[in-house]
Amino acid sequence: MIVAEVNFDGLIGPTHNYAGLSLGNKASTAHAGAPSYPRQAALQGLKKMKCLMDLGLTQGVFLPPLRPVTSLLHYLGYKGNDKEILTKAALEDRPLFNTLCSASAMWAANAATVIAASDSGDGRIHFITANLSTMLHRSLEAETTCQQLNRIFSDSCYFAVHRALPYGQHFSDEGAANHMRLTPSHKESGLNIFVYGEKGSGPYPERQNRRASQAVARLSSLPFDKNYFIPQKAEAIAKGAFHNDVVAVANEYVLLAHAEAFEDQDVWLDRMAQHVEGFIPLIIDSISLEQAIKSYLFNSQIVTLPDNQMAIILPREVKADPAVWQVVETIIKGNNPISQAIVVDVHESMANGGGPACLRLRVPLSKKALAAVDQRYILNEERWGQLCCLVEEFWPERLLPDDLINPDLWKTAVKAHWALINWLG
Ligand code: SUG
Repeated sequence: MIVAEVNFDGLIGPTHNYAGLSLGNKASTAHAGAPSYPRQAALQGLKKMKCLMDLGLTQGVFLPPLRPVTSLLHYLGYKGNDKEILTKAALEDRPLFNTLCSASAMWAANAATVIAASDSGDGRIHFITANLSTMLHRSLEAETTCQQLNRIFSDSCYFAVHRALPYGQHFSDEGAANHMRLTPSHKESGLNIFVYGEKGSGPYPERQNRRASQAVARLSSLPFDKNYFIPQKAEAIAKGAFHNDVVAVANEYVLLAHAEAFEDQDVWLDRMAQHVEGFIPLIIDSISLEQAIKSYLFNSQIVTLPDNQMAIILPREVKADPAVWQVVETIIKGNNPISQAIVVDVHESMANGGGPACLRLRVPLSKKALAAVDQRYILNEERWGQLCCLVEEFWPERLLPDDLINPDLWKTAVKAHWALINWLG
């Protein structure tokens, strides 16, 4: 059986903006109020998808939900049509209004945790929709994300889509960004590593709760000996690693991580070595946590190519710091399967704290499972080109914070939304 990993990237929506909504995410805070370039942002994301397609990999896409979203306003007692309630909310409560406009669903690594068929108790691929309950703007994604996952992975012979865990601190869950899988190859069973934040250990919210990760393991009936629950280093969270994927990434038997990513890191690495055949840890201590978080070196995608070599897809920011780039060069020359480094420009997403790995949800699929996926969400050259044309036509070129409250933008967003629905067919 051949199993390949398919990346589903979130298409960046037309209201992409910098509202400074994510406490503990340094880039989000630093760029609050800056002009954003939604068209460029979406095209950058699409180019990254094309780059993976050109490497011979199957690439999927998630479509953005309509923003600004009005369901929350109805729920909160606002009365009137969409334009009326949005106008009212914009006047009365700008911070609330800004959360309604966020295009944050682009970061598909936070859409759900995905448990591979070869690991789950029933041989199906499990998707546990993330509740994203720590940040209001992100929590608004869960419902539409779950609907989209149900649409794309509707065949219950192969897939099980779970709704989000209960909201609140107890079960705060940010999905695959805090989950890694180590395995000799995508088709074999593997070790599921859940990384969580210890509550109250630092100045910023810990966005993944251990209880949530345990629930994810239970819901997909993971055998207990196939899970590690590892606390994220408090210092890393305090310095801006608001998700584990800011400081660590795994692909098959390779783990690339900063030396300060986890508590008791050496103990955990020893255990991984015992558990995973051929384990290759690439543990980096030559750059500081600050350099790691600024460059997003560890938010790279490591992908297995059709010839079984691996490539690492990095954000262009890694080139800005010679010490970070030196790490990349050493990896490429080193005794490990990563044989090429590809630098992509996802700067518009990066300025909100989202690198290449944040923009995608990884799904290991057998040929049969891939055939069971709704094919409208799998890209080919033609469909990819059509999306680029839609973005060119409907996405605003530039947005300033005050543009968010302009009804013309809401109309543009609705037009873009319908264009995508037509594209789906
Ligand atoms: O949740 N930024 C996102 C970035 C998510 C990155 N994802 C992963 N690491 N997997 C977040 O903090 C900023 C939005 C704003 O400030 O306008 C934001 O939501």
